[in-house]
Amino acid sequence: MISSVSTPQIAPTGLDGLNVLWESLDEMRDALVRIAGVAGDDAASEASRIIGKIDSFEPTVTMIGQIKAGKTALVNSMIGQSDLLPSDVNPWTSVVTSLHLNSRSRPEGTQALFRFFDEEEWDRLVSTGGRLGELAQRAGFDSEKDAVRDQVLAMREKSRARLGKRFEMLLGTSHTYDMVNKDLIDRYVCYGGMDEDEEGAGNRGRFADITKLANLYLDLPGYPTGLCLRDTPGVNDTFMMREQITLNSIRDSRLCVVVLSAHQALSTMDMALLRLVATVNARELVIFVNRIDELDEPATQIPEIEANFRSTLRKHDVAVDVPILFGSALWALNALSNTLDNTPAPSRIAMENWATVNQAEIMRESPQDRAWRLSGVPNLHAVIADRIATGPGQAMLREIRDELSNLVTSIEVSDGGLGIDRSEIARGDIDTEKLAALIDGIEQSTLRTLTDANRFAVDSLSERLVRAQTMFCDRAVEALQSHLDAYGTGKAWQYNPAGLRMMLRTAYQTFCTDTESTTNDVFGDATLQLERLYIDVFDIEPGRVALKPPTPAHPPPPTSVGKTIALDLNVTWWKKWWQGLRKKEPAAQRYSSLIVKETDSILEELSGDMAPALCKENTEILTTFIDSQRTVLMSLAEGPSEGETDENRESEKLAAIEATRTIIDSVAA
Ligand SMILES: Nc1nc2c(ncn2[C@@H]2O[C@H](COP(=O)(O)OP(=O)(O)OP(=O)(O)O)[C@@H](O)[C@H]2O)c(=O)[nH]1
Ligand SMILES: [Mg+2]
Repeated sequence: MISSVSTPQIAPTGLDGLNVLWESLDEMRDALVRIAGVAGDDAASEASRIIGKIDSFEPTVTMIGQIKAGKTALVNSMIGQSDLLPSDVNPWTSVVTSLHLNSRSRPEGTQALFRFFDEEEWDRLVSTGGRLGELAQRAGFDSEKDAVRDQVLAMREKSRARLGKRFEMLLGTSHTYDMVNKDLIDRYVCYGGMDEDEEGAGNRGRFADITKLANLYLDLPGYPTGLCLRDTPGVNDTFMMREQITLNSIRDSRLCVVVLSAHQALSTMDMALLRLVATVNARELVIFVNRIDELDEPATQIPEIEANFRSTLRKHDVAVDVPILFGSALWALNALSNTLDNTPAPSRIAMENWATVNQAEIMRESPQDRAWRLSGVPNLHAVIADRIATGPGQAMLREIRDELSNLVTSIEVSDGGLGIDRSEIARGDIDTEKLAALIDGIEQSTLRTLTDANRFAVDSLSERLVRAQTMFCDRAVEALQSHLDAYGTGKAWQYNPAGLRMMLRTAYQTFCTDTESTTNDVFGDATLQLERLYIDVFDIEPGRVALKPPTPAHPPPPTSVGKTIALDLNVTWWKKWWQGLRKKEPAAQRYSSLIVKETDSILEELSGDMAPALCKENTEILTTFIDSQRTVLMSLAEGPSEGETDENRESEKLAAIEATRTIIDSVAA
């Protein structure tokens, strides 16, 4: 019997905060549906646009961490499944896997979707040997480059042999299923299970090499609607084949849970992980220290571990106030499958010991409830719910509330609810062409202001980034020169790129803050100008029409700043570089051009990709806003529609509007 998704045996009470958020969104959604049913076509289409926005709102929580910290085990326990995703010593997770819980925008008939690399991506991965091969190549670590490439090629041959003729055909495609179970997932998301010919191996890991992303849609009773949990491969994967994919998945998530193992002293916490963590806003970060069941005395060791972790974070000036939670996915999984009796003795002793500092209510709890609570999973759920509800959740509520309020206002205006006599309008008092020209004028002038401001902001970002790069290069070369003066080329030397990363990050953050503020100004100005039209053209008393400006787009974190560059490679790699130096061009020049080559792609991603994308999103928001106001104003100017008005429908509409106003007020409160 293939185990499939089961009904969670323990309620995820910590996530309740998200249900509250969804209740408010649902209330507004219901109001929109009601309005769409009674108002005219224009209002209905605006309502369905807003409904679409609610339905696709799905905050994502991404788990990152070193290999074997227990990310996958933790994800399983968070969704109340004892072993849905493959979590084991072997195999290891190789694919970013998104679990969409009770999704409202699940593609029809789809429960699982696996996307393969396309040919170009695959060729690039293989021909350069992943990111590590790329670094080696660029830095001139020739022998390493070849070694990495050979290993990657061997991997490719293995995949090809495993998939036979289908290999080429699969690249660039995806597989979709209308069901999901463990067996299916095993085939796509993990490598390094048993060898093909080994007994019982089945199809495990069959497609893992070429799978890029997995999306699973799970219907879990008791869980919030619209939450995505994302499992990722360990950050220190051998060839960094998937670094970019992990970076991208953090970029579009709203909360990162960094999973560490309690045994991992944070001083050895992978630098790659710290670099990544540093790029994410502290409000969007949580650390979960897993595997406390393996500590001898959690009660005394946990405070020490926490102090130790915090001091490392402070030293690197990263995520200083981040919440640090402790727990054990193992306990959670045992509680879920009610197999506490099988818990090995050391783990049981650790649980007893940890319970001594978590005494409250212990006497009244069942062993299962107690293990669940001590596992830390309910705490993690609660922190996630809180961070999402107060962060992206609140922002979404506000945004939807304002759009709903504008929609209601527009209906009231066109119904004459604000004292406009529409029959007068119909007599031709309003020059519709002139009105259209006025609206176009507002659109053009505000868009121009926004575009100019955006261009200026992107240019300034570009300049700042280049300045940071140059400054860093100068400093590095200067340091290199003094090293050479003192020791010659005989001794290896390395320069820490942390300072460069900080400057790049700051430049990007400044860009985001500036852009948000100018965008808000332009949005506010467009709103005022549109309000003025109601007053000037329709003679509505000032203050009667109160439009809400739209909300600027949320800037994603600059994760590319955290990607590994040659300067991060360790001393062993650099020794070779130094050996190669004697024969080649002057050290300083070579070093400086290496830095530029290595960091150009980060600069390009920030100012050539992310920044313009954010600006474009804001421009689209402005256009959508003006478009919907144009529809209202024009239909108002064209006068009442032909045909008789249905009184029943009119009173239904009034009731819907009144009810909606009450909902808007309650959300505002
Ligand atoms: N004792 C103990 N073992 C755990 C815990 N969490 C996970 N493990 C075990 O650790 C091993 C690795 O767990 P995974 O969940 O696969 O770890 P991961 O971080 O997803 O690993 P990768 O995907 O390979 O990076 C498995 O054998 C798990 O059973 C825990 O809290 N306590
Ligand atoms: Mg895993």
